[in-house]
Amino acid sequence: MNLSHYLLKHLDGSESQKELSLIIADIASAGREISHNVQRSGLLDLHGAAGGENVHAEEVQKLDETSNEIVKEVLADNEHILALASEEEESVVDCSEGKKTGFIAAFDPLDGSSNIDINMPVGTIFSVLPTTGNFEQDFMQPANHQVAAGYILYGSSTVMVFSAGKGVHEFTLDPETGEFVLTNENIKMPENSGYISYNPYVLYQMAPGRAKAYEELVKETGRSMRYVGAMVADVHRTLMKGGFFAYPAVGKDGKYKGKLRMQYEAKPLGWLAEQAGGKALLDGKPVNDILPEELHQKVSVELGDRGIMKLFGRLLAD
Ligand code: FDP
Repeated sequence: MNLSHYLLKHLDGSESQKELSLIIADIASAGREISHNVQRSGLLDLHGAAGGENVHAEEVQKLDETSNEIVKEVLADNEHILALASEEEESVVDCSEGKKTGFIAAFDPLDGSSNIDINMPVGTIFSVLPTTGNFEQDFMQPANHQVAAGYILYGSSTVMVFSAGKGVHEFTLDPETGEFVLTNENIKMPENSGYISYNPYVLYQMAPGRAKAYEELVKETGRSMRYVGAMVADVHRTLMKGGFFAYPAVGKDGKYKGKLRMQYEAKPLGWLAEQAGGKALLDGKPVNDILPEELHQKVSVELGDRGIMKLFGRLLAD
């Protein structure tokens, strides 16, 4: 079944669900275009830096820039997206002119930028929220207010994984037809399998008590470790295989701060992990209990299947 058929069949006939399916279909079409660019990035001269910094003082890559333009254009043109926020934009973009009802969307156009030039996986992450018309404030809603969230992973194949509140589903892009085809319905994170995934260097940069729990988790489970270094790919593996993914708060002298972005990475992917039966902590708190405070806020992320998160909780308490 392709994505359009699936959306028609599974979203109820209400006006807001119809609007949401048009948004999801448009995000898929942006993903199709970015997938095309990612696959040909070396040939299209899309490798390397674009020559500027984003709001996070990071070097913007050419593919970050073109992907941002693609998603921005597609969403701004969508009749039901009233405002958008991007990891690559300084502030909220109001695109409500001439539109009546709809939603707001936050996105990371290309997560895992450091993987671009070396042919490793990257992805687009999105989050769709209801709005009262006060756009800035509406982005501060908690994770469980999202009406849809997910990602498109450009890996050995291109997959779109999302939830609109009724299960987590995976669609694979068929390069022959250009269609996203349902390949996994109702994904549930398996327990007692999968990998442990964090950058080992964080052990020297994080609060010592928490670092001990990270090390003990590996010892107690005897699991292998895997770390792609693109959150979207590491979370995809954790959703499909189970296990644990984390980027803790790092720093020194008792001052520790998360690296991952609340709106564009942590909130959508943390919520998605819970929709797939797992558990997610942002800044050490359950993902749905944390209220965002600013657009470009950074947080720590710890997520995984229920079993491993229970063990992690016990190790933290020890
Ligand atoms: P990147 O810097 O390559 O864009 O937040 C961005 C992110 O990648 C995540 O996707 C990834 O999980 C993390 O940063 C990797 O950071 P480290 O290189 O510090 O491990």
